[in-house]
Amino acid sequence: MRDFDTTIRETAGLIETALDQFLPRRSGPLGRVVDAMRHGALDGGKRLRPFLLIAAADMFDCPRTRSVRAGCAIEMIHCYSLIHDDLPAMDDSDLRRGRPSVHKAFDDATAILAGDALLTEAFEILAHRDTHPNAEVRCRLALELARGAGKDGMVGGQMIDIYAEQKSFDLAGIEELQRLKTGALIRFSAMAGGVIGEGSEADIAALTSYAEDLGLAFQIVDDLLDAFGAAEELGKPVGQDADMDKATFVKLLGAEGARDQARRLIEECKAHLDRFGPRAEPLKGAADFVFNRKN
Ligand code: GRG
Repeated sequence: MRDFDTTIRETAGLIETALDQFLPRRSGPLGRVVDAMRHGALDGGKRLRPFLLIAAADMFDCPRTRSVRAGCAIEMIHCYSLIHDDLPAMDDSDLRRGRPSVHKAFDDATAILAGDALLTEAFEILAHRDTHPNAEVRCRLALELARGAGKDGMVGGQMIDIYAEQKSFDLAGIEELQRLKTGALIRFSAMAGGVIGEGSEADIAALTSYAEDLGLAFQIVDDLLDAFGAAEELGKPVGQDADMDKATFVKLLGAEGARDQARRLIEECKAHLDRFGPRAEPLKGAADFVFNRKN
């Protein structure tokens, strides 16, 4: 099999080109919000969520013209969440992907609007006929993305993260929070690959189970990187969880326990893909990539 880093970089290149085309520069005041959207969305990130979507869709021979569009939609939602998360009212972070965060490069109001516009554009892309000729498929993608991104998904998780008294969270509480905050978009990504590829319901369920375990492992690794990673490699500050005395997987399980749990989840998530045989190798590679990532 090809080196996984090459494979994910190749997909990231497709997403970069397509995002660039979705966000052409404009002049005047409108140009400012587009520049901010481009700052938040282009030239950065692992593009893991689009990779999961495209790799899952590839298993059903879905044309890349379709899956790359849906991949851009999920990446736009992810980038909007990072832009808003970095705002002073939330995480107040000056650095993202090794560069000034959007509100630092522009201003708070522009960052809010850029995030809003990316969120909205994601649904415009999914609703467009070029994403899939079957309107039922387009509707299902939009429905699942709305569920994953909204109050019953990422936004809900962010709300719990900001306002819950985290110090008293036990393992189940942290899992529930992260299932929403980080897991919901990862879950959508792999599942949407099955939907856009018109896989069977059993195929879509297997992809969903894969992504649920993967999302949890992703967050455990994120906690480990915040505790033990290097800011230069991560492109963002580290040690924030401990500074805020947040309940994390590392705090509750210890470093070794957290790593063991992530390893177990990675094995479990790969097992959900057995029904797909060798076609699932890229998604299995993504699971190892998540476990071994340094940023
Ligand atoms: C503001 C509605 C709203 C939600 C924010 C996802 C999120 C919710 C905030 C991000 C905070 C954070 C760092 C969470 C940890 C998991 C995570 C989403 C990490 C960043 O994702 P990566 O590693 O980033 O895929 P890249 O830069 O590679 O795209």
